[in-house]
This record gives sequence, structure tokens and C-alpha cells, in this order.
Amino acid sequence: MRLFAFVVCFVALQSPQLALAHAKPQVQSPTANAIVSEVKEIRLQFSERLEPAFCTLTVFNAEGQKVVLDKPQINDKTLVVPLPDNLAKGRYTVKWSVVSVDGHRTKSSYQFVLK
Ligand SMILES: [Cu+2]
Repeated sequence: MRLFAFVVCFVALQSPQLALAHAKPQVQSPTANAIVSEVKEIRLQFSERLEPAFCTLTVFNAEGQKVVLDKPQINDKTLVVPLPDNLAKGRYTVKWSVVSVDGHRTKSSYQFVLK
């Protein structure tokens, strides 16, 4: 039991350093699982500078159709994708994949609801 506690503690101490090595989202707008009445853009701010040529962000509606056609605008650590004005109410999925300047790729997805 003591060994188990030691291992858990060790892993907990190590993971912040691992997190520093790759680009992780620090700010997401809208936030994950948010219920919003208005949304003009998806904005993600990462912990590392991004390589614009290798970063993608796609937004899908509840039917799985892409609602964004533009490429993301990338400035340093921030990635922005404008959304159409006439976005229908419903659940949306944001899927992103980025490469930070250290050459590592991170990707994830999350959802929000436009009400
Ligand atoms: Cu890395």
C-alpha cells in the first residue's frame, strides 16, 4: 500500500513536466460542455507556440456535417476559426489537431451547445 502511494505521488509529480512539453489548450472559447446563446468563433489558446502549417480545427454539427470551411487563423499560441452567422441551435463538436514548435502533435475534441 505504501508502494502504491509512492507510485501515485511520483506520477503526479512527473505529469506537469510532460504537459509542458506539448501544446495543451489553456483557454477554450466556448469552453467544453458550455451552453451558449451566441458564438462567433472558436478560439483556443495553447501552452506552446504552434506550427501553422500543421494545425487543423473542424467544427461538426449534431448531424456530423462540417460547419466551418475556413482554415484556422493562427497567431503564436492562439488558433481562431470564425463561425457562420446563421449557425443553427444544437450541439457542436470541435475537433482540433496541432503541432507545436517542438514538433509534437496533440489532438482532442470537445462539445458545446448553442441554445
Ligand atoms: Cu512536445
